Amino acid sequence: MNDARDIQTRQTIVRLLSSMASAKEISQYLKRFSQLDAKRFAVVKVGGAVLRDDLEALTSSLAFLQDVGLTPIVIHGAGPQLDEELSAAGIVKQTVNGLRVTSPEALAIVRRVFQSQNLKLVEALQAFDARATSIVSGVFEADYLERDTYGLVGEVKRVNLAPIEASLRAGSIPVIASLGETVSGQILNVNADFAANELVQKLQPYKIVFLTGTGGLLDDNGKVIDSINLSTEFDHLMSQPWINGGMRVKIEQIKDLLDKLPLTSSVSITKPSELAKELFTHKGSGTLVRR
Ligand code: X2W
Repeated sequence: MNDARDIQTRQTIVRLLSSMASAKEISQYLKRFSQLDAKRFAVVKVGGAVLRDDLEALTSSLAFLQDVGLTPIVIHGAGPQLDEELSAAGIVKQTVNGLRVTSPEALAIVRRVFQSQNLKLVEALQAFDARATSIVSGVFEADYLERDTYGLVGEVKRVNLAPIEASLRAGSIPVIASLGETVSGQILNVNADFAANELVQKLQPYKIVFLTGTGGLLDDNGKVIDSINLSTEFDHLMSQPWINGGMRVKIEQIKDLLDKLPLTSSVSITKPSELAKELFTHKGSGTLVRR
């Protein structure tokens, strides 16, 4: 462990401990997580905005988990980076139902940006002395969503766990980009929340965490909502005028995901600096969504 990492790790532990009700909690959770099969511990979805704005907290939080013997499975997007690079190339943004219409010219940029964002996170983790594996292909077998509407956009048909399992066996954090490929090898752009949902359905992990810039779902005053019970609150929530487009899509996707998982499952939405708090304390952090 290098000195910078050493100091960072200690700072993380101090932050974590000081935020907790009792140190007993951390050992309880640690024990529970350590007993799980590695691929059942946690899927952590990282939005592109987090890679852009919060890379340091993200890296130290993930490296901390590895320090305590846990290996999360990370899947990331790159939405804002794609907006920027595509616009720099003169490609006008067009979305339908929140999904990016992707032309062949756009796809070339999408692939490049996904690769570079993936490597950025892997290299940041490695610079922290954490073991991480870059996975940009081979996980999501996809088919065209609706080719006439979206172009080169995929919906996931099958999830291949082999590259993830190989990474976990080596104790290395799998860092997965949400690119798909058809059986004939055509690369497709897949929305990262959709890809995360498919991965979660396949793995049924103990913890499902979405890391966002906002650190949770926000109420009409911009304050993080502690918890949502979809079975009683979904309709009411969706009828609220202050629920914006992005959040509406997110809640719908989480509902769709939870409907396919065992009743006891929940999804946590939080920010990187509060990942440890979410995992190791009863109170958790951000927004807890159940059904
Ligand atoms: C997304 C993939 C990136 C993504 C896109 O092109 O923006 C589609 O819309 P975030 O940062 O997690 O939003 N793909 C088809 O989902 O990134």
